[in-house]
Amino acid sequence: MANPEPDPQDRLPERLEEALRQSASKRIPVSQERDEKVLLGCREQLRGKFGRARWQQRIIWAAAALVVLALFGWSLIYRVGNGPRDRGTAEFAGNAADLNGNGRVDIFDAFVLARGIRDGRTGTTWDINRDAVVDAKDVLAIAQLAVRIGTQPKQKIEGASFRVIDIFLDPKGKSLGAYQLHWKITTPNARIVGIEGGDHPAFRNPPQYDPRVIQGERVVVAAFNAAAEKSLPKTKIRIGSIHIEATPAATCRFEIENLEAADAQGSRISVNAQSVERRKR
Ligand SMILES: [Ca+2]
Ligand SMILES: [Ca+2]
Repeated sequence: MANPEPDPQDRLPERLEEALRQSASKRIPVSQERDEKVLLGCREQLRGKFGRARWQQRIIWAAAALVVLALFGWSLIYRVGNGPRDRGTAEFAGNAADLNGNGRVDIFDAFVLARGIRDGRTGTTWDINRDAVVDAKDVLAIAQLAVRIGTQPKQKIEGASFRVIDIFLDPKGKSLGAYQLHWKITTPNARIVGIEGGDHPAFRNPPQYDPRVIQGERVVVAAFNAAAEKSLPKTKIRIGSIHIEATPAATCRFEIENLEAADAQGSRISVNAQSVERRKR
């Protein structure tokens, strides 16, 4: 639709129209004093508005800092109160590992703990490595203490050959649940270079021993199995073998001492032991 021309009756007088047109384009002088008053008024109004916002922001930051400080303080208290647990490393509890209270730590203490875990019977004092849980790591910690031994590595044997010595145990009809023995070479010119597990499934893994015995002449070997009695050996078995190096012509002799064994219930049993050099095939 076309825009109709304004009615001449509705138009402003020509002089007034011209005066208004000129006033719109003309610069109106304002004194500097009035200008500053307007600016000052604006500043005060803005300061009131944004000043409150800044204070609110400061309060929020202060509260956040207090929360962070509280968390930091709590973590310090927690660490001090829980000690070794936070370090996550094994820290042994000394005599706490003597679970059966016979005055020494041996494989039978580890056997007690393994059977306790198996049967759901554990106490907080059995947390040997102090990581707040009683589990297989504590069993292992005791087993490692049981076979710890001080030994000096022997000199390298020139022209040595490798030999294998099998260790046999016979529980004479009783179940074999655990054993511990000291084994040593009684002749010169031979040293231990490795240890392996046995034939029976219950003792197929290498026994516990102190790795520092390698290149020495004596070792404590020990093992247990907390399986049901029917899974344990009752006749003569090879429970492990010791690899040695020796001069080819040497006649090597070995000894087993401090032999102890227990049945599936942990009761001590009498066993026969033998060290036999394996013939080369
Ligand atoms: Ca003990
Ligand atoms: Ca533990």
